Amino acid sequence: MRHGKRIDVLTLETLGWDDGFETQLRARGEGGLQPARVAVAHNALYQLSTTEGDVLAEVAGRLRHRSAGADARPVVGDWVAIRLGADRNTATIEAVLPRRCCFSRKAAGEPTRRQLVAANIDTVLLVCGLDDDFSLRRIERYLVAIRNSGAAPVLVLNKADLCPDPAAARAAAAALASGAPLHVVNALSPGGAEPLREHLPPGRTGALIGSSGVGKSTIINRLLGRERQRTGAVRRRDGRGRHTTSQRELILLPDGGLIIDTPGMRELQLWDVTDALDDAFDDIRALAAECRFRDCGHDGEPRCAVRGAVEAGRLSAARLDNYRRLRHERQSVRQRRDELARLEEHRRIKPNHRAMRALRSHRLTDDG
Ligand SMILES: Nc1nc2c(ncn2[C@@H]2O[C@H](COP(=O)(O)OP(=O)(O)OP(=O)(O)O)[C@@H](O)[C@H]2O)c(=O)[nH]1
Ligand SMILES: [Mg+2]
Ligand SMILES: [Zn+2]
Repeated sequence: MRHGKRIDVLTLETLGWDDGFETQLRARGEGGLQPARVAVAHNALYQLSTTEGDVLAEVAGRLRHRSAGADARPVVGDWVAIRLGADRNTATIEAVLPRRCCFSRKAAGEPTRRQLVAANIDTVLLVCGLDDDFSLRRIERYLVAIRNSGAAPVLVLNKADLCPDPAAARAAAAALASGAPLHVVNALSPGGAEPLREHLPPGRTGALIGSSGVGKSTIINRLLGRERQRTGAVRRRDGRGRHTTSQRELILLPDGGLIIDTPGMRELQLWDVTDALDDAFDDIRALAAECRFRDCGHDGEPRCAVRGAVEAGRLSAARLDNYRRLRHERQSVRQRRDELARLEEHRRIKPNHRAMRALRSHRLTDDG
């Protein structure tokens, strides 16, 4: 197994700290605060990594308050400013430092809330299994969310040993990766995860995401060189995983990179993805520039270059279909979010109406 220099002394830089975060911490201008990184976010309790070891922390009351907003709560990968307790094993989180890259999705079952999955990640390694569960359409969906996060995408096609034609799978995935690095691996084989190490240099943070059972935790164990993460066999019936990993966790690799293990996602619904959709479908964007109408929906309009490419066999019909579906999803999330914003605005100004009415009736009696 190839290893770089092993980490002996834990510095802030090893944990991913840099001048940018330092400036943010100083800008708070409060004394007695020190930086720590969120390794695990439980409901109300946070496990933090500091240069002096692990610390358990709670968030300060004002971060918990509703007015602080849903995104005020720390998530795995966050840098936080803490005040250490007298025992130096516990702490209070006083602030979450501004996040850089943030992988988010629409919260399941809640039409208007986004859920932050992980913060301050440099690379997202999207893991797919080359078994029954392999889906190009799912890869396209994830790639949109990754592009939206600002992190660099890396595609990992795992379980090569279970695939009759890994070369074909690689070619099909490469066609939609828009140049993102792509690895076909077998995480069970010795050294099988080594090609991924180059994406996780010291001080950099990667996150493994993907469906349950694709081998995310197995990959981490290979990179660690020990069985730290629990792994679980997939169900025979449909090849799906059993949701073995139940919490997101930031883990330091022996040669200095950081990696976040995440529980398998059942489905990934997009949250406000703006330009990321067209970035992930840059082939369609390029074709669309040749459509007759600038706002062409590629749905039967005359002189549509995108449809033309499908008819000429240069663009897959399934890819176009998926693009249109994701575009529709983006639109409906936007609509529902705007509706909620209007409702909240309404709620905010309503008491003023009431106050004005009260004022008016008051005047009447006064004047009367
Ligand atoms: N044949 C084969 N099996 C693999 C490979 N990688 C992982 N597995 C197996 O796939 C199963 C699921 O692996 P996990 O690492 O638990 O998957 P996971 O993505 O962490 O799953 P969740 O924690 O549920 O999200 C385990 O039985 C692994 O041994 C591989 O490359 N080839
Ligand atoms: Mg797992
Ligand atoms: Zn068109």
